[in-house]
Amino acid sequence: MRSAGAHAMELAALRRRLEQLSEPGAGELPGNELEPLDDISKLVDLPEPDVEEARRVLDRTAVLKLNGGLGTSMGLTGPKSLLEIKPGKTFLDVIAMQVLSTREKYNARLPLILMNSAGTREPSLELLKRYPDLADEVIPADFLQGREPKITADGRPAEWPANPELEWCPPGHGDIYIALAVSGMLDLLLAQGIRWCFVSNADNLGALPDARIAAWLANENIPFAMETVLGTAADRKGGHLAWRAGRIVLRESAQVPDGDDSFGDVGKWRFFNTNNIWFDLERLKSLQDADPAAPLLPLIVNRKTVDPADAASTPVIQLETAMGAAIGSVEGARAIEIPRSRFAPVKTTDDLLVVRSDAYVLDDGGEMIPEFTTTPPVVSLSKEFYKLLPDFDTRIPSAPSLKECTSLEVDGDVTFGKNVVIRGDVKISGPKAVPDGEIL
Ligand code: UPG
Repeated sequence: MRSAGAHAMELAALRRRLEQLSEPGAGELPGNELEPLDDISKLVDLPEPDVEEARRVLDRTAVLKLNGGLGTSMGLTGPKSLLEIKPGKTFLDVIAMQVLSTREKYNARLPLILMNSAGTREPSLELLKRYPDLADEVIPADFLQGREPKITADGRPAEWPANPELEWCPPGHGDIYIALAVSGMLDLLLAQGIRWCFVSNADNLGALPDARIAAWLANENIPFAMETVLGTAADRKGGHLAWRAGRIVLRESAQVPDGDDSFGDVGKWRFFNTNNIWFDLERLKSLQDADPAAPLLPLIVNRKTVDPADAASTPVIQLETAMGAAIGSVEGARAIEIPRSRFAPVKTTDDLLVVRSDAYVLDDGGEMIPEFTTTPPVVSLSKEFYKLLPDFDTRIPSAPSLKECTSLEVDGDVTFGKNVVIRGDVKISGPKAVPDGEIL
């Protein structure tokens, strides 16, 4: 269902990125050009809408999940969202449970839509067949994000005859605005009376549709809102908000110039992007009517080799953008501070061990209920555990109890037996086999 003018929109966006690449300091946001933000609105201060108001606004909201990523950093070949996080339950199962239970609670239509890439589409849609009630009668369960050529040092599309597929890359999740339009999904949603969407990373199981935020957008006519948390030292991969020359910017870790160590100053850059983003689809449509490549997003330059598995292959750059960066170009965009419970990203096997353990219990509505007392346990596993298969899964076939653990550091060749309990701060060095039932 590609819309008329689809190619023109994709080309306009690519042309814009190529122009940005030729500007001095392309893709960089140095710390000395940025200023911190003052306080922002807080979710705890927003009023709870009454049931009818909540139903009305959620009935016109779609839940979108960014699902284009493969779990390559964890050694997987398939979609990261098909990783098991509790016995028999993958990220996508939990997302389906969350949407079904929110629909039931508010009696709202609330379609679930995935933004897939070619590699994630088929297995993800297959898994969703487990939930026949989830499918909307009219709105498809997904749309595809675009792709663009990898670029060589002399600015040409990379050639890799050995595997031409590797000549292409995804343009980052900032592609969502263009992909919604060119797939025809944007027009379809608007025609179906869906006015807002709530987008989040498929790996963040804290991102439940929240009626207070939906009603806030509707009542204050907010075109775009980003949910942020107060950053901690653990928030290394991602982006924070700042001011730059009178405009708000999202600075991604990939935009920090070499030798600039300002990114990790969480006392200064307090607001960390959760990538839980809400926007008004009508406003997006009118921005794109005026400029097909809208909203304007700063460039991210990702340096890799054409074959990521072969460090000796041709060096390339991948031109990317981040969805949340639209906060800097959409007039009237807002940021809101939310509690940590809405942000539980799983970026590494460290994070995976925490969600697999009893530190979180999965309830029937797909909510991950924290069982720890104050803060989640901080897990740090050495390189023997980075890849899920076979390393992590053979070493930790069943997650230890972590609900009373503050920090766990595991270094070297360690394997865990069943029903191991970790309490407080624990460090384990290998070689070691922790026996069944051990309390540490
Ligand atoms: N994704 C796509 N298509 C792409 C790239 C990514 O669908 O081309 C998906 C991916 O599957 C995942 C999500 O987007 O679900 C986020 O990607 P990921 O690489 O895990 O996160 P980052 O891009 O590193 O960081 C994002 C935001 C950052 C924020 C962080 C919170 O850009 O600002 O702090 O998410 O986890």
